[in-house]
Amino acid sequence: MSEAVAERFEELYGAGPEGVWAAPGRVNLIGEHTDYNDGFVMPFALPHTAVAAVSRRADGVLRLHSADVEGGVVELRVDALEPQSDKNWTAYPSGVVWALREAGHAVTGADIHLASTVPAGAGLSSSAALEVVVALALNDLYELGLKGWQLARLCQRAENVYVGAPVGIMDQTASACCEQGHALFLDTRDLSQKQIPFDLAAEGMRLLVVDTQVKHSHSEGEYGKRRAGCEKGAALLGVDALRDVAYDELDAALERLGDDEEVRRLVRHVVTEDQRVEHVVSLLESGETRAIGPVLVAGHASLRDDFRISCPELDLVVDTALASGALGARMTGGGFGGSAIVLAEAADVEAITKSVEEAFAAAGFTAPRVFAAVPAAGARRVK
Ligand code: GAF
Repeated sequence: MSEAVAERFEELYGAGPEGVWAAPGRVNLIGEHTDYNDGFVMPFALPHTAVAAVSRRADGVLRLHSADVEGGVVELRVDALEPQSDKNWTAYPSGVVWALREAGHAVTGADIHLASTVPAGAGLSSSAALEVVVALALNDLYELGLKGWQLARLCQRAENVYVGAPVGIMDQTASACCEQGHALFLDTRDLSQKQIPFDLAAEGMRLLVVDTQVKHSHSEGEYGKRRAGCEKGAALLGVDALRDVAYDELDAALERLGDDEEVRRLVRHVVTEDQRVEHVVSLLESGETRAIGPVLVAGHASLRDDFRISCPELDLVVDTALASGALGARMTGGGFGGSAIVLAEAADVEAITKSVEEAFAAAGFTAPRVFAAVPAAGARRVK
């Protein structure tokens, strides 16, 4: 893919690129809606990547082109980039240029051609992959010396302020920092990280990603409402973030929240979800991989019943997969559509996939896309 992207760059801009970079999408194994509560998450990188061919420019011009979007080259001036002025795909790469410049980095322009294999709107972080690949390319070309977690913070700022989506830090950090064969145990408070070996094939298992094809968007309001509800919960409890409510103090905290049922549900999800992440880490570290299945299922129930961000298609994947012998299943990502994950014995994959496809057909839903995910590498230079 990097050759084709470099060739297209040359056709578009008249000379070959200075380099080509790739940044992956992600699935989250466990730890949902905890990242903006300073909590724990555990994503791993997909083999699907956003690829960028990039050259520097010294004249303040930013030229952007995507193989995945109709239309020609978009030309902008780096000193005229304004938060929330752009509602198109170009807001992701130009937002990164804006964030780098706002942080004082002398990025004087670029020619960029992008192509991505990360499915868009599927809850697999296609936007974060676009941001991170551009950030890494500019970091290398302009010799900024920023580390992966610093690039992730800048990309999150681009998405929060420039694009206007109030997302947490998980997706950008996953894309920038994941390692092949590992899940990333990330503390979103200080971005400390631990790479946890996650090789299901060696243990006769698979992790399926089921893209329900129900499109979601984080800027559409429900995500922001959940985030605001969590912040209200933290304020009512007098803590900086819900991360500071210990699991064994949850009942007392819920009591203190009185009859604000909505905030109580949000708080209960976040506090129990942080505990589930730590539980999954300890099970994986002690070699009890199959035992994570019920923890994933409990995570789904919490997102469905307490956080209320599932949808009939995601619930159908989970229920059907479990009824067909899956070890565990849950929705993954921001919710309201997107993808679910299914942990299964390798021998059961075919039957589970068939059951899910049949259940979708019977319910009159669009056919899902199913693939097995193996933890891949994080963002890197490929040419
Ligand atoms: C989306 C967001 F971008 C992440 O920051 C995270 O909050 C996730 O939803 C839910 O865990 O992917």
